[in-house]
Amino acid sequence: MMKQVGRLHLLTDTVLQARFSHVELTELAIAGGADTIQFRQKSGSTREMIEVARKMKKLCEESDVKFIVNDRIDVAIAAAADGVHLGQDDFPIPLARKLLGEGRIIGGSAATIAEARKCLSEGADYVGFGPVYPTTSKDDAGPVSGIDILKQVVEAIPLPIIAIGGVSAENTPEVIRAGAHGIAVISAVCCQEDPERATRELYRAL
Ligand code: TZP
Ligand code: MG
Repeated sequence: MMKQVGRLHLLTDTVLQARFSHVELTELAIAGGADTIQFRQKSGSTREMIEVARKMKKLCEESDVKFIVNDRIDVAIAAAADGVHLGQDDFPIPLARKLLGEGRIIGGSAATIAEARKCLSEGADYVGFGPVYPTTSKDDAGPVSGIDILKQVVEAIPLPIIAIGGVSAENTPEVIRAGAHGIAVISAVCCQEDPERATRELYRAL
């Protein structure tokens, strides 16, 4: 089943910046035109994560924006999220599908064509591919793919491909020309003076 996958994914981050909370970033990004919010928090109390995720989910629901949880299928279930985003070493996609059912969105991370193929064969609904450009937002992001490999992934994998890693309003046109379905960003929104305006600029670039 082909799912409705958003084109402008904002990954919330409170480690790279501390001015805005996950909930505040959600409000600002929705106001700026994001159609998908991904709650991305790598540490902390599970109970607090669930509380935050529930608030984010409510805001998203009110604006008809998809709400995805990074890594944590337990938090995704507890917050009735629209889906979960899983990396190559995270909870296995086929098991996530069993727990979440057909209706939810499952995204998989890939840094190579082989990993993207694995996401496809395991039943992901979209692939987050990258880092396409240099990024300082993820320590273990691996080598940059560049736009040509992104193109090859788009051609090889019949799923929506979401470009991630160093994506900005400046390079978004090139990413979309390469065939990507959409973009996912952290710093281009979270670390900007005005996250709402920054989101709007990405939306325009799309
Ligand atoms: N996965 C691959 S690169 C990356 C993730 C989570 C970081 C993206 O952050 P930014 O700031 O948009 O480069
Ligand atoms: Mg992960």
